[in-house]
Formats: sequence, C-alpha cells, structure tokens
Amino acid sequence: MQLPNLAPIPELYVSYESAQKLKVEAGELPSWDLTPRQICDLELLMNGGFYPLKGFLTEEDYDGVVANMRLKDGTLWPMPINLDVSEKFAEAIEPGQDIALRDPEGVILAILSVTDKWMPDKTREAVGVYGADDLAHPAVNYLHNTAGKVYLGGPVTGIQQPVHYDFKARRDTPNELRAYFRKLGWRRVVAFQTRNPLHRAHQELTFRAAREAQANLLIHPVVGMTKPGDVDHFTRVRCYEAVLDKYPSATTTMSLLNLAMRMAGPREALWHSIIRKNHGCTHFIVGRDHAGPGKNSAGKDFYGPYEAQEMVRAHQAEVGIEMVDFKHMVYVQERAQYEPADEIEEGVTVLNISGTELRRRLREGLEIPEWFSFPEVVAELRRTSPPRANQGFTVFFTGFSGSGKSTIANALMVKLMEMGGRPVTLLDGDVVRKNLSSELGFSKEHRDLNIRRIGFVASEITKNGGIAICAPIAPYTATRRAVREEIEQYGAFVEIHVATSLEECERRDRKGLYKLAREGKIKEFTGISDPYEAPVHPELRVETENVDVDNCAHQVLLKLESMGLIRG
Ligand code: PPS
Repeated sequence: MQLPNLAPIPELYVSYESAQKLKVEAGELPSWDLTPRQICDLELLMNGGFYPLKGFLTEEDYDGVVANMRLKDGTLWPMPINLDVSEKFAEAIEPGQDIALRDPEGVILAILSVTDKWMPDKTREAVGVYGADDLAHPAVNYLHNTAGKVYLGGPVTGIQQPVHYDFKARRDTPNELRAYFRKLGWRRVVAFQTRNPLHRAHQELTFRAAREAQANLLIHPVVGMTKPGDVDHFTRVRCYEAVLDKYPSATTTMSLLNLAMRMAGPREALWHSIIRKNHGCTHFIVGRDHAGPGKNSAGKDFYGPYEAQEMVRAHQAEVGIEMVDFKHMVYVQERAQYEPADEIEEGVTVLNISGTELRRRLREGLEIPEWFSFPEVVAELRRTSPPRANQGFTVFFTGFSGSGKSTIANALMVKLMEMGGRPVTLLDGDVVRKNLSSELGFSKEHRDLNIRRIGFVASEITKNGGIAICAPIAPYTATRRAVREEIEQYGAFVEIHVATSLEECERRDRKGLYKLAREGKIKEFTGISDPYEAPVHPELRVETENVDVDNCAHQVLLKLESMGLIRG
C-alpha cells in the first residue's frame, strides 16, 4: 500500500476577504434555511470531507449515484448528497440562479449556484440506495416524510464553517487532521467509526486493529445525526473522553465528525471509507452490520451481516484505503480477557452483554460489570439515562372524536398525580385547539401541524423528566410516527389506541358533532368525511364498549408499570 498523500485536500471555501464581500452580496439573494442534515452535509462538502464533490449533486450525477454509485464522470460515490427543498421555495428558483444557504440563526454559510432543479423519484432512490422502499428504514422514512419534494444541485461556494459551540477543540477538518498526522509523522492511521459509547470490547478491537495494521489509531465518532434513539452525542463524547485516557496518547487520537448518517449499511460503509481517506487515514475498520438500520417492516435485517465488509473490500483499491475487518470480541471468563469470538475453543465461559441488554440494565438501574465497561463510562451513561421509573415519558392517546380519549386521559392524569413523583401535563385535543392551535382548521396540513405542536411540547416535557398525556385524534400514521421519533430521543412514547368503533362514537355523539357532520354542516369530519388510520402496533389498545373509564385508565397504568415507567 502506498504511503498517504497528506497534502491539503481541496476545500470549497473562498478567501476571508472574498467571503466578507460575498456575504454582503448574498444578502440580496433568495435564501434557504438549511435543515440539520443539510448543515452536516454542507460542512463536509465545504471542508473536503466529501471530496471530490464540489457541491450538491446535479441530476445526472444523482442518477448515476442512485443507479450504480458513480458520478457522471465515473467517479465512485455511493451516497446522494442533495439539497432538498419545498415545492413552494423551488417555484421561484431557476437554474442559473444563486441562492444563499443559511444556518438556523440566519448566518450565510455558502452560496449554491443552481444548475439543476428536479423532482426526484423517491421510490427509485429508496430502492437504489437503501435497498427497499420501506419506511422502517430511517433514511427512507426521512426521504418520504421529512425531505423536500424538489432537489437543487450545483456547485457550492463556501463562506464560513457552520458554528459549533460544543467540543470545539475536538472537531477537525480533513486538512487539520492531515496536518496533525504530518506533524506527528503518522504515515499509517486506522480510523474507527462509531455512533455508540465505547466499552472494553471496543477498546480491545481497536487495539488489535491498530496492531494488525501497524498503524496509529484515530477514534472518529459521528456527532452529526445518527440513528434515532441513539445515545446523544454530548453524553457519548464525555464517555469517549473517559475512555481515551486508557489508550496510549502517543499512538491514538480522537476527533469528532459532523456527519449525518443514513444507516445505509454497505453503501454507507463505502461512503465512510471515502470520508476517512479524505481525512488522511490509510486504514478503516468495518464491522459486522456496519451502519445497519435494524429490522425492516417484515422483522428481517435490511442487509446481510457481512455485506458492508464485502462492499468496502471490493472497492478499497479504488478508494485508496485498506479495510481492517472488525472482529466480534467476547470476554473469556477463565482468562479474564477479550478475544475474537471466532478464535475461542469450546468449553470456556464466554460472557457478552448485547446493546439491548445494556439498555435494559441502564433502564432498570441494574449492575453493569467492570469486565464489560469502564466505571467512568457507566457513571456517565447512568447520569443521562436514569432508570426508566425516574425518566419522563409521553402517553399518546389516539382515536375517533368521542371515543373516550379525553375522559380516560383525565382519569389517568389524576391517578398519576395521586402517585406523585413527576409533574403531569395533559394536552387534550380540545384544549390544545383552544390555546396552542387556535388558528388551525381540520385539513390534513393543519391536523399535522397541530399534532407536531403537541409532539414538540410533549417532547420538551419528556426531556425534562415530566409526564405528558396527549389526547388528540391524530388520524395519520406518519405524523404519529414522527412524533414518536421526536419523543423517543428523550423517553418512552406509549401509544394508546382508544379503539371505540365509529358506530359507537356516532351512537354516543356526546357533542352532537356527528349529526352535524352527517348533515354536511361540519366538513372534513374524521370517520365521516375524513380518514382515520388506526395504529397497527400501538403499545396498548383499549376497548371502551362495556368497560368503564376507571378500568380503561387502570389498563394504561398496568401497561406503564410493565414498561418500567412507574413503580408498582
Ligand atoms: S386532530 O385531527 O388530531 O388535529 O384533531 P384534534 O385536535 O384532536 O381535534 C379534534 C376535536 O375537534 C372537534 N372537531 C373535529 N374533529 C374531527 N374532525 C373535524 N372536522 C372536527 N371539527 C371539530 C372534535 O370535538 C374533536 O374533539 P374530541 O375530543 O376528539 O371529540
């Protein structure tokens, strides 16, 4: 293998003087407020992390990437990097025009010279890039439910780096890392990509990988966007810092990568290896199920366990980085050390704690042994993930108008308040519409906005350790799912389908609304003239016909207890 070329990699930034001038001129341009994912992509485009890309993909490059991982000129590039925008914004934009790209505070980071504007076929993108058009894949879900409908492509002129206030000293551009390696004389560097806290097994496998490659080690965790539900990056970086002390500082360093992951398995592994090559690394560790998105909607893995390794191995020469395969390490009790699972003889006692088991132990406040992790890491994780019974959570009722949601939610609130311990807030459909959403009607757009607002408030309550009880109709699956994802970053989301049939709700007609809806006096009425998508897998379904309210609320309490959210 060739020694690395650690010369600076091309960046897309203009000089300081030009940037000042451009910033003033760009004030006149139409401007696009970047989404969190786009900010990550833009940062790596501008600093050379995505070299050789010079901007957001054009339509031809995008087509090539989706179909066969190649840009129009044949360069290997596995991941579409697009500027997705709303149809409304795109209406006023034509190829040939420049637009200013701004961060959420309105700071202009770059100018995009639009050469292409098109409506992508998202199903084709999902199948081509992620392997299936299945919403259980987080990136496919993002593609359909978060990303804008129109893509803009063209070269980017970088004005300034996105601003980070956290862990500044730990963030490096590709050129900063290249310069660091040059300075220390590190000619061989093996990169370890991670989105999880590091435990003893990781330390052992990275040691071994570095030894095998006779290389220095770069711990290169992703702090941009990872898989929904992952440990937040603040906690992780504190954990990494604790573990870093266990490595020899002469041969190991750590740097944070502001990448927005897609969880695209094999394609993602290849993309990661190109990014590491750009950061001056010569070797890259790829494990079993690298960047795996979990199970598909049929309960099967999206990718085979070794597909990512096969993909990187097949392209390593072209990329110019060597793959080091990540051994699955297990603890051998008799020898009190970690060893690769495939090298262990029969008859010895092998110990292992899976990610799921670790989360369970944290959730339930159970012991996490020292052979598994470092006490500093465990203490840090416990600080952020107190046992479930002390965490905030959201109970989200959904069902037809008049199904009994509000009544059960009220009873539940009183019961939880009687138990004490955490503040309880009820976000009832009717009450929310009088306050938070008073200007909204019942179109799909307005209902979604209403539910998103409820979700936002509930996620804040959950994050801060309270209990949020929501009781809107929430007729759309995708919106409920988006709210679930937002809340699950901070605590449990317990969806309760109040499954009273439409006939029963109409028979009860407690507010007289069904009659009016039948007469056409209320338009877009759920169940009568507007859809209701019943949840397929709610945490609990309650029937209210022939069951009293107290009993329904009690069923919810039992569910919360079985999930460890309240103590019995
Ligand atoms: S949604 O779809 O989740 O945004 O609806 P939500 O905020 O829960 O509001 C539902 C309450 O508004 C009253 N109402 C209607 N419901 C459904 N469709 C139409 N067109 C409509 N117009 C008014 C109704 O009283 C609902 O209250 P609940 O408590 O569900 O009976």
